[in-house]
This record gives sequence, C-alpha cells and structure tokens, in this order.
Amino acid sequence: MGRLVVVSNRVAAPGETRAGGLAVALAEALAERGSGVWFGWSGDVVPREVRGVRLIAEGTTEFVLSDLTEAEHEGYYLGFANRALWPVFHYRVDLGRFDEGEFDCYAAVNRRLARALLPILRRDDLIWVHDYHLLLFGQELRNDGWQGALGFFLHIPFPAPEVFAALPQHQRLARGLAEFDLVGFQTERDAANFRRYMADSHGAELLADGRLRAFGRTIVARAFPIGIDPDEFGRLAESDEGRDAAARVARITGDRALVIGVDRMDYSKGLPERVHAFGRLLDDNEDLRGRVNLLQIAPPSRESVDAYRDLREELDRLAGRVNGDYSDLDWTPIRYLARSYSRGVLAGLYRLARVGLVTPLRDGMNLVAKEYVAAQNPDDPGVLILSEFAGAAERMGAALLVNPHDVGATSEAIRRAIEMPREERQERWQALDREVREHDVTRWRRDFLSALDALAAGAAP
Ligand code: ADQ
Repeated sequence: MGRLVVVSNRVAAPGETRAGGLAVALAEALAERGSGVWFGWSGDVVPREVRGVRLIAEGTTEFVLSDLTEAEHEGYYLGFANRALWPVFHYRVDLGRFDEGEFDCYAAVNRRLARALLPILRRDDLIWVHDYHLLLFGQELRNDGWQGALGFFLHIPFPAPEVFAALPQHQRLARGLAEFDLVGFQTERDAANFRRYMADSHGAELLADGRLRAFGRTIVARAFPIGIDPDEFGRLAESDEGRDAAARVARITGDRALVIGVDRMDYSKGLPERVHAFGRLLDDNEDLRGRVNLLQIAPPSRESVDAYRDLREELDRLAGRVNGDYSDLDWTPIRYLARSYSRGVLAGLYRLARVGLVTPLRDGMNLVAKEYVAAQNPDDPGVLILSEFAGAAERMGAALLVNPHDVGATSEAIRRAIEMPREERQERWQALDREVREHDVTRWRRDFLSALDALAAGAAP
C-alpha cells in the first residue's frame, strides 16, 4: 500500500495544538497508514519570496510546510478563497467580491504548491486534498504529469448549480475538480448539486453509484458525512475541566434554563438571527423573563475581511438591545463571549445547557451539533435545535429542525425545547446519539480512503 499524502490549506504541525477533531482525525489517518505526508501552508506569512519548504518528522508522518507571501495571503487566502468562494458556496453571492487578479493569485498559489509537492511524491502515493482553498490543486498536479490517485473532500456546502454558476470562474473550477478521481461531499444534497451542475453546464453523463463522465474523464462524486469522536466528547464532558467550567457557569445561571450557542464568528452561522429569535422569545413570553439565559460563544475570525467586522458590530448592537430591554439586578439574558475555549470547557458547558442552539444559515456539516449530542447526560439530556440548512440536518431529523430565517419559529422551538418532558428528550437524544456514533470521524476517513484506494486499484469502490 502506498503512502497517504494529505494536502490542506493549514497543516496542524507537531507542536501546534490540534484543536479541531478534524486535525486529530487526519493525523490518525496518516499514522494508521504506516507512512504519510501532510502538506500545506505553515501559517506563516513572509514579505516577499518563499524559498523551499520545511520538513518536520513526527513518528512515521512527515510534515511538509510552505509559507505564503504577503501578496499570496491577501490574494489567495483572504481574497479569492474567503471573499469569493466562501460566500458563494454559502449562498451569499451578495457578499462575494469577484476580482480577477485575486483569482489569478489563487490559481498561481495552487500551482506553486502543487509544484512544491511533486518532487516529494512516489508513484503509488494516495493523495487526499481538502477544501475550497485547493480546488485547482489536482489539475495543477496533473498538468505536471501526476497520474496517480487523487481524492478531494469539500468541507463546505456545494451550492445549487445556479448559485455556483454565479462565480465568474465556475467553468475553470469545474474543470479543475474533474481531475480528481473521487470528489467527496458532506451530504447527498451537495453531491446531487454537483452532479446536476456538471450535467447541466458541462454535459456530463451521470452513471450509477455516484460515477459521472465529464471532460473525457470518469470520476466519482459521493457523500461522506464527517463526524466527531463521540466517546472523547462524552469523556471530556465528565472530566475535571468540563465539570469545573459547568460549575462556574451554573453559579451564575442558577436554576435558569441555559441555551448555548458555539460558533466561529461567521456570517454563515446565523448569529444575528439567533439573537433576534432569543429576543422574540422574551418579547412574547413574559413568564420566561428571568428564567432563561443565552450563552453565546463566538471568537472573532478573519477580522481583516470587512464582512466579519460588520458582523461583530451588529451582534454587539443586537445583544445590547435585548440586554438593555430585559436585564434585571440579578439577571442578564444574553452573555456573549468573544473568545475560544478548550474542548474540555466546551464539552462541560454543552452538558450543562438545556438547549443547544445550532442555527447556521448554511453549513457544510456543523460539528457543534454532534458535539452537543455527544456531551449529554443520557438520563437527562438537553434538546438540540438545528437549522435545516446545516448539512447535519440531513441525518439528524430527531432534533427540533428550524428555518433560521423564521425568527418566530426559532423562538417557538426554544420555548418547546425548554419545556420538553424528559421522556421525549430521551427519545430524541437516543436517535441523535445513534447517528453521531454511526457516522463518526473514523468511519468518515476510512470510507473515503477505501473508496479512493479502490479507485486507485482500478476497481469500482
Ligand atoms: P467550521 O465552519 O469551523 O468548519 P464546525 O463544523 O461547527 O464549523 O466546526 C467548528 C469546530 O470549532 C468545532 O469543533 C467547535 O467545537 C470548534 N469551536 C467553535 N467555536 C469555538 C470556540 N469559541 N472555542 C473553541 N472551539 C470552538 C468547516 C465547515 C463545517 C464542517 C467542518 C468539518 O464550515 O460545515 O462541519 O468544516 O468538515
């Protein structure tokens, strides 16, 4: 069996905290394979020219890191990836900035990185590329002669074809994606969007089992829903760190119902809509005033992108309005913490919270929904309220599903969750827990890699 080569925008190199479950999962995939390479951006930005790559070995895994220049960071990362692809893939064409120069920079960085990887590759390596930063990476490798197996996984949604086609460079991107042998998506809906787009815009022939023929190649486009390590989250929720965090918050909230939201601060996460819904809950239900708290944890991200600064200001204003209207001597309805917490702290708070409020306007999957479920006490579980527009909703129908744009319905769901009898909470939680366990992170990476291995071996997956 050849080595596994993981390619992603950011690499969790040795010594860096592998905060996300994803970084841990990929590190495990590499270790499990016996030998592997993890290649990508070091996280460092240098003024002018990038000279070579840095190699770090850890066990049987080799980390190969490249810096970005300031111009690349601006044009490729902050620019085309985060100001054009991220909004469009999350259905926010209105926020998209379509700058040809930034696209050229994006393509050039994909090319430069592919050329930096190529000399390290061996013929039987299995290459697994991640996410929207690297849509053209496979094509760049092929252009330079790579003939081996190439897989790609998209962590964010693949939008409806009409929305994807709003990107001025959609044809170039589709052509690039067609160079992968396996293209993985979070949900059946994403895979279907991609297949329909390829058929409508490029005359692709749709075959059985996710296969399709386009641009003279046969590729496979299928869903591989990502997950978490539920046992780890269960353990963390009961760890000293988790219990301490829960006890500190419980001292303030007392016996009031706690509603929790945990998100990166991003306009896709529906934060203003969530605060509106919580405000509406208090507007409409006098009996709940003084009896419920919203704890929203949302560290700022990518503050150099204008849309993120605007969001932060809007959120401060909205939470201020609700708190201004309803706070009392011993009660502040919304506590908003703009920082990151360790996974142990989060797990403890998830377990304490009566309601997990996960209401993105769009999300590839949303791992917070799964973490909330995994952290619950089976005897007295909380209630998950989940946006129907999160990928997680496709298989987590036992949650209270809401349309996050419908402020009234979301507010009503919060009320229902707070008042839900234990028996119904347990029934719903058991169904959700089964799903979180069935589609955990280990299955995700194994399913993807065995499909890619099968394609590499020339067999149908
Ligand atoms: P994200 O958009 O980052 O990921 P999500 O899936 O919710 O969204 O993952 C966020 C992770 O960061 C979770 O593990 C969460 O615990 C952690 N996190 C969030 N806020 C935090 C805070 N304040 N402190 C500490 N940790 C925090 C992208 C896609 C998703 C997809 C994932 C994985 O946008 O749709 O589910 O990749 O594929």
